[in-house]
Amino acid sequence: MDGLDLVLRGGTVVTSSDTTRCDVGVRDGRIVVLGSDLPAGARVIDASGLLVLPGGIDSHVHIAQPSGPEVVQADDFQSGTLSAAFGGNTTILPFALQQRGQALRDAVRDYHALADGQCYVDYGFHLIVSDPTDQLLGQDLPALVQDGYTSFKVFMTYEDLRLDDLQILRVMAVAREQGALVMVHAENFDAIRYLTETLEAAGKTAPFFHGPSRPIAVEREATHRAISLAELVDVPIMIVHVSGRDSMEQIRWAQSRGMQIYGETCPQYLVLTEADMGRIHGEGAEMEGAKFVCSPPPRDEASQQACWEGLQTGVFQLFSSDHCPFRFRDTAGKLNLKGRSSFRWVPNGIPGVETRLPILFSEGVAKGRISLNRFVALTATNHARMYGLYPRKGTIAVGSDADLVLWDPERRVTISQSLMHHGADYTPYEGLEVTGWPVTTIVRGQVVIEDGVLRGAPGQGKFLVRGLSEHARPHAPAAF
Ligand code: DUC
Ligand code: ZN
Ligand code: ZN
Repeated sequence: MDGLDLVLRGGTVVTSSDTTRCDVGVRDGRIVVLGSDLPAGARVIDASGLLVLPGGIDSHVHIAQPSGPEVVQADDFQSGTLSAAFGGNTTILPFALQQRGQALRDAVRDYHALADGQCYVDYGFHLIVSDPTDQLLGQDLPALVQDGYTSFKVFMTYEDLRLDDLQILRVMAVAREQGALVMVHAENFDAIRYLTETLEAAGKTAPFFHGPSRPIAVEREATHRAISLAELVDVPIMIVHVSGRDSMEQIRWAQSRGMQIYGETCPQYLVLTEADMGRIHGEGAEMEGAKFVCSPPPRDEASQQACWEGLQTGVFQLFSSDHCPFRFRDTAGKLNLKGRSSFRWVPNGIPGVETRLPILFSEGVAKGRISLNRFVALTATNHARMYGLYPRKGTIAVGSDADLVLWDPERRVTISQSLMHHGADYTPYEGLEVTGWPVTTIVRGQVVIEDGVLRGAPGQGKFLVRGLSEHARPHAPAAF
């Protein structure tokens, strides 16, 4: 096989189903051959002793999203995708958020203006629908699905974003008609309001009380309601960022009845707990817990076990970061002035796109909780299948994009802010020791990170027009 641009030699190639010693040959950005002793290409990278994985796909990240008055997210598309690439990701799917009163098309245009020419890895957009007008439901949303924006998120909480049940049903009906996938942020808005008011009235305003303001019952009820609404419309849905047993069991219950209800969990639900939001030592003292405030909140060790169970048994198909970074020591971030008066004003979200893969590899594969192949499925393949990118992305096969990560399974690293490339000024995983680390990241045959050194440039990452999800078709045969 002559004329290869790149050959990865001597590595162990891992997909969601197989683990094979072979070389990978790349031409024009695609994988064109897998085999032994391939002839040298224009460039050869020695992968011996390393795993060759499909590049990570993080299908749940927030970049440059408006997050409330005077609060600014810590990443733009350049820093967010740089951080993604250093974390072994080759594709991310952030959100294009419609603000109330805004045309959805205009929101999409705005995010393109922010992203185009800035990205180190490939990207697509999910849509966030916050104002489902007749125009949006009848024209804009169907047209955008046809243009390749084939998934959208609805929120059951947050004053500025939440949809009521009628609105959710209407959005789900469009999804069914168009073959799009609805992602649901499942928390009960009124219950959170009630609990927040009660806690504040009792003077319980520290970041720690973010957890008690939205206990698992809040998430469980909304998860069950979302499942019931999907059942009425007969449409598959994805419940994102599941934090513990009660919600996981709602999804499992629906799946056991043959419903196409999918689930996602995230690193914060495996390695953080509510106690982290109560930290009062070190930097920032009484506000330090704000570094860990996200929604749903991290819970307890039993919840961590439940999330592992969901990952191991297939209740969850996706493991995403929910990267939603804010600077800590910043009045436009976690330490905004109002945030000091109550947890209610602490922006919800934590950085994590760079640490998602090492955390799951170390806690999952290295500790024997999941197989290497399941790791690949949970971090890459299933994301591509779920969001209309497979088999172009998410696997190592002839014809697929050469999105590849060379992974050192033995490297031991202590996660620290000094290693991060995101725009945040902290990592919630500071001090966590992991085994396994991405060393080289290749996007469509171009080396973006080589042995931990940046070789790529902004603009190398391209926008992805996505197909329909193979799992959004009602009654499609189960594939997971
Ligand atoms: N939901 C998310 O998906 N991310 C951050 C905050 C939130 O509420
Ligand atoms: Zn959410
Ligand atoms: Zn999110």
